[in-house]
Amino acid sequence: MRKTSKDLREIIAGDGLARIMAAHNPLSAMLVAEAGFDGIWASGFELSAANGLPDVSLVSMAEHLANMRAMAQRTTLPIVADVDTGYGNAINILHTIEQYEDAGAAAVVIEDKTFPKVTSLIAGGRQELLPVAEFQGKLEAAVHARKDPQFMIIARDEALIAGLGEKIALARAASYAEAGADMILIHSKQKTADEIESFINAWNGPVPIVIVPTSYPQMTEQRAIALKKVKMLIYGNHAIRASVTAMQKVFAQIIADGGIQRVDDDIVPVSEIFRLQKMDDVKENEKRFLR
Ligand code: SPV
Ligand code: MG
Repeated sequence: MRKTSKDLREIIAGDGLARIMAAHNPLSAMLVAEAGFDGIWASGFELSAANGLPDVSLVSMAEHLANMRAMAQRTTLPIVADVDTGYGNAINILHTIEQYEDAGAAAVVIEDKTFPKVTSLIAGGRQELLPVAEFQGKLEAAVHARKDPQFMIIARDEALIAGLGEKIALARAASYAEAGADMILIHSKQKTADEIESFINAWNGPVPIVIVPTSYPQMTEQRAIALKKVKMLIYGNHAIRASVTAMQKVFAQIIADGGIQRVDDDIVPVSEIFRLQKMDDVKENEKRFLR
């Protein structure tokens, strides 16, 4: 049985912190599950990068959804789907939520940027936010569209990313909670945790907080828990970065050596890929069914 939004809600309702790791395809999602994380982040950044594209709303909803559905078919962890700006206005959101819930997501994160969005962590990025009322309409549409009341609608507040300051970030977060968001994702690209900690300490709204500490890695799980209000921590791009590191290293070694004679110690054996592919099951099934 797939873990559903209920599992995420259980972690969030208690003292726990849901640790969500990025994935960009079913295999990386399977590795997230095996490693022991609580959920999978169906990251737009990772899928864009995996397609060799910048994260600026080039990957379509159909592509992201198909990838998420494929991940859901190969794992049982809850999936937190990064739907960027929701692929349109409040009307489009009605369809987006129907599709993602149906495909097996446990939660969606919708960000308050204009379409097409620009990736958040890029220095000097063009960050334009929707008027608050318009984004509230999108959130209300999302809440209206979900069939399962446990399915989580997470509002992503990009005011700090857009350089608008804490006061505006807090006001936006309060408006999003009022519109029915189950959690607020507050993002920061500062190199220290000061900006995010200040926001969290000042937040006295009714819903918990989600953070993505990519640019301030000093924010450990322990430190996030100590802040009391953070209930979900997303490791936003560590699957794709780990893949790139590994491939760059191994490919360079092969080019340098003029062969594969020295790389076996740095990569898993083929048998490990067979294990992940469940070749034992194939063999069993051959015995059973092939005549
Ligand atoms: C993603 O992983 O797609 C995110 C997180 O949205 S970030 O890239 O930091 O904006
Ligand atoms: Mg994203």
